[in-house]
Amino acid sequence: ETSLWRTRVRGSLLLAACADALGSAFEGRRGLSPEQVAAAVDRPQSPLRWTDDTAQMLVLAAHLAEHGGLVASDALAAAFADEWSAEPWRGYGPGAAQLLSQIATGVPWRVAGRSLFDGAGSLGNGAAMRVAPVGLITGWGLDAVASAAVASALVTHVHPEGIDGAVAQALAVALAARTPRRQRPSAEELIGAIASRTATAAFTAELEAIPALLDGPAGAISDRFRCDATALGAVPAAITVFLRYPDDPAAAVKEAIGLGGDTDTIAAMAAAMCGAHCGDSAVPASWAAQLEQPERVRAAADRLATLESRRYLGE
Ligand code: F2R
Ligand code: MG
Ligand code: MG
Ligand code: MG
Repeated sequence: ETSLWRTRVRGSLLLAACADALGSAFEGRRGLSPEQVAAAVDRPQSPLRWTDDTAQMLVLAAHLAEHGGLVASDALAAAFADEWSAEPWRGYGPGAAQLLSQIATGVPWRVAGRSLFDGAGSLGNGAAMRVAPVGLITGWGLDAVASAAVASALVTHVHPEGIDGAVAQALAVALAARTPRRQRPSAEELIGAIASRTATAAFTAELEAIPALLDGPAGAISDRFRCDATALGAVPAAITVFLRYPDDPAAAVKEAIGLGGDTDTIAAMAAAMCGAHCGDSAVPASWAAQLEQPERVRAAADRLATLESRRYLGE
């Protein structure tokens, strides 16, 4: 039972890291052909170097393992800022870099996060892209997952849509991990569980568009969602791709990248869901062979997977 859970946690983090790296070569591009994406993804010939998405996901995994839970805290904000300071070249967005550099120089996270985007706070997908570990704590119910996702977002993303993105992604990973391997995840259940725990009408409207996109051409997904670096534009697209290919991470990653736009992030989020559902045996061998620091990702997963279900430390 423990080792079954561990394969899911490993699968989720490893596939997210691989997909982040694979997608990063295409980030910001549009109009990609399936052939062009397949050529890069099927048999990568160079090391898969991950970006800010995975760097921050590993920070969150380590923080959860160390503390047994999480709250929006100075320690969590400092951990993200330290990671950025150590490797600022991982492809952070301008808003994130500005914020993390402020935190690194002593500006309180509550002040720094509120100052972004003329006081609106970030509605970027950065809180969602890193949140998979929150969905992978055995023994947490969906309400605990949602509260922890909110807390994890708040240190950098205070806009309600940025927070909703994290809640949605964490719940999607949690439900994927809790669905028996041979059972197809239910779109209706997943969408209902997310819609009842997110805060904005805008997010609910995007979730309600998903069922009509589950069959039919991938082009309909990028017609409906912006597939950009915002939470609203990216997270529903990732959930859609996962629900189309819950058992086939390679197909999911290719489709996610093919949408164009925020390719590393949408692919990583969809892959985190596939991995949580399928386990690490679903990681393509050609990806595992090229992944940067695979032992570090596995170790982070194993610490999370063996975390005792301690009392949730929410506010
Ligand atoms: N940002 C990128 N990639 C583009 C730059 C690559 C890099 N410079 C390089 O050279 O490689 N990738 C990463 O950022 C995304 C996650 O973003 P995060 O962490 O949420 O950052 P940010 O800046 O807060 O938000 C992202 C963009 O969303 C728009 N936005 C956010 N809040 C807004 C608001 N209130 N009003 C209007 N627009 C808002 C802005 O365009 C932000 O730049 C991931 O893709 C990750 O891979
Ligand atoms: Mg990135
Ligand atoms: Mg709601
Ligand atoms: Mg990205």
